Amino acid sequence: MKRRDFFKTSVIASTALLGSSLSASLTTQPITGRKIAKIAFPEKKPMITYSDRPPLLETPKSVFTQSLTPNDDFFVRWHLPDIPTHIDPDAYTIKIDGLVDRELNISLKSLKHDFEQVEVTAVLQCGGNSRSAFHPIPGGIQWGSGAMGCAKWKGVRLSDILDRAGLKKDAQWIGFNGLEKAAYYETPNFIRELHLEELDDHVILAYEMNGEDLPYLNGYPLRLVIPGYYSDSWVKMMSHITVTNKYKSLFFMDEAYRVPDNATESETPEKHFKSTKPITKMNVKSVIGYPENGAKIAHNSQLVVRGVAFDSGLGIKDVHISIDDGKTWERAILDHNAGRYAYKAFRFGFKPGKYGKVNIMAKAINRLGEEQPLAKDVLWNHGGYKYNGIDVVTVEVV
Ligand SMILES: Nc1nc2c(c(=O)[nH]1)N[C@H]1C(S)=C(S)[C@@H](COP(=O)(O)O)O[C@H]1N2
Ligand SMILES: [Mo]
Repeated sequence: MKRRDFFKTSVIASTALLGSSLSASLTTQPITGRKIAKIAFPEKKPMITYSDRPPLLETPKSVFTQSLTPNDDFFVRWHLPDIPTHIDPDAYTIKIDGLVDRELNISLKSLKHDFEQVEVTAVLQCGGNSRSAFHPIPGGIQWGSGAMGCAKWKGVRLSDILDRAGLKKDAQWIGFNGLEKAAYYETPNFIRELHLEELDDHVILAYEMNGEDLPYLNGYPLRLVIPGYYSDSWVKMMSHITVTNKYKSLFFMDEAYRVPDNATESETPEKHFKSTKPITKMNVKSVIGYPENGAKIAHNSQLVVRGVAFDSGLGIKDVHISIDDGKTWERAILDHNAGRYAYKAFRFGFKPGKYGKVNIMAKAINRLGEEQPLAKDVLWNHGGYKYNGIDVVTVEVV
């Protein structure tokens, strides 16, 4: 394995980006029509770039016609700017301590050889994905719909590691710590805590993504994968697991990635709901990857609308498409090959017979009958989390 020197290449990218339109892209924008940066980060294609320190990169919508998101197209989100500049895989260990019978320091090599290797295809989506589609737009990164992706993850079961360490009777909370540091010492590390009951056999420590080492920016050499959950708990560059019996107050879990703790998880801009709860399982959602908003389509030509749909793993039952502003809906063809946590790619062919603007809408429905609301019916929360309004793409038939 080669040592990974990240900033050697990225310094060039960073300084060049600083002079570009970065600050402009941080201001409010509509959900579509975002510009792709001219300069790419290492291991990434040029992407929609909100910040270079920490790197905040969004996947262009056109990628969401494929059921797996290529690593170099995969979105990137870091909270803290001080990401290690290089990682030596031969020296990397993950430490497990706290309420365990045996403290462990597991090397990457041992992780790959001494534990059963498992694979899961799962969607990774930031809870703030599509935030810019809320009205009014909440503060935070103004993501379009590209703060998500789907990959095949390979690694070892978290439960196998905890078994090896042996949990003490009163063990309850597992804290996961990322390796990067804040620029100011008052800001805590990126730590997440999850209750033991939330951690089933599907949770893995992954070192591979789509058959390759994790890209540096997606958490090389090791990250947590919690299928069905929003990705704020998918800790990257994970170096330390601590088992405790008491929930500690930690910034990221206590301040961010929370929604109102009421039945509809909503509130109004005028009156925020008092108590909040962490976001956990993803709601049902779909995104149209093709055609692009504003595309010109030849009259009576064959148009195949393509996109992806997913939920928390209950399973997508149908994706319905409307080309008459929601008056009638027709079933798209679904690709059911991938597992329950994966994107279901969908496609729907038709010949546009009417000239002028046509709105194409996609609505996913899961096995419980839960479906996406119309954009105008999406309930609001001040963090701008869990947006899942029906996607609309407007094309011009010429
Ligand atoms: N160490 C670390 N892990 C982290 C974060 C972080 O800032 N640091 N951000 C989380 C959030 S909020 C998201 S959306 C995902 C983003 O994963 P990605 O960069 O691989 O797309 O990582 C999660 N894991
Ligand atoms: Mo996130």
